[in-house]
Amino acid sequence: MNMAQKRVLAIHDISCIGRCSLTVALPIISAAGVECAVLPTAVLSTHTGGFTGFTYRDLTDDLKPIVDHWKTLGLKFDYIYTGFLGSFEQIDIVIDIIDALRGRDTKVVVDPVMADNGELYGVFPPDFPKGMRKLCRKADLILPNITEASLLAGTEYSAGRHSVEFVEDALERLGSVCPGEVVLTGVNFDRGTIRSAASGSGRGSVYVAADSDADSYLGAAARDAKKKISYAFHPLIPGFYHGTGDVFGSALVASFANGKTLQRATEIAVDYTSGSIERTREAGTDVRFGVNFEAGLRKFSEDVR
Ligand code: PXL
Repeated sequence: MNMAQKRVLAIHDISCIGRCSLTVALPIISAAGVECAVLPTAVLSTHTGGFTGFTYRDLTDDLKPIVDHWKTLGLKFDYIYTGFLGSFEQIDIVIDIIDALRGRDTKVVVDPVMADNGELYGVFPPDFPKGMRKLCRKADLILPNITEASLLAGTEYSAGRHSVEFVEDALERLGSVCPGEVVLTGVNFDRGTIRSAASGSGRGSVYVAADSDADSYLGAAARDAKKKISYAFHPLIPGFYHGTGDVFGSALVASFANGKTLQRATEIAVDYTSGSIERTREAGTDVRFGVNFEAGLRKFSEDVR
């Protein structure tokens, strides 16, 4: 393990209830032995998925003064990890913040949180994807889901069973959205497609968490700086589990900060996220309240070192 402790700056909202954004980024990144500083973009009583009547305190006006203070402290950030932004205006502000805080070795990871299940989140205006494209251009790594990929790169949206061609075309097009690396989440392959991805182009590797003879698999496709593609999957667990993108992104950033390759970081993040979903499915809790990532933190903290 590297003895110099890494520092991540996580720029997301605080949803007080619902286990997403900063309430998962902080514990997951900390459990990896990595310092997690935060810049909250908004404070909500709950996240916006499936709840009505939530409070929403937009912190747009606070971002710059917070960063101006930090500038007097000579801080260095190894990673800047952005997620849910509180307003359209914040896109340009976060771009300026990245420019102000980025050092020579700082890596910028942008999760373009704005859409899921084929739809832009209702709290964002229709031109939000255009702004998000600008932010992605600043990134060393972006983490879109399939819906966000379609909004960023103009690919068609498909809920699933995806083909290898569909996914690799999306990764290629996302290469023009972000000059760095890409991890596409929400990829859904059947058994045969997994086999052809493993043997087909010969460019990538395919990892499947948990032995299974399932027919359907969910996971992520990563394209590294050398354009090498790798896949990580787990047997599909039906249903929509809230906050899993943030659990995945936080685990990936934490793994990355601990020196893992993009491929290995993606595998660790898929293992950890799928375990969290599996525990939640077994417990039968209301999926709006997020997944039980807490019970997997001890194992994650070992896997990630
Ligand atoms: O998990 C993404 C997310 C983060 N923050 C807020 C959200 C969502 C998704 O709906 O509403 C406030």
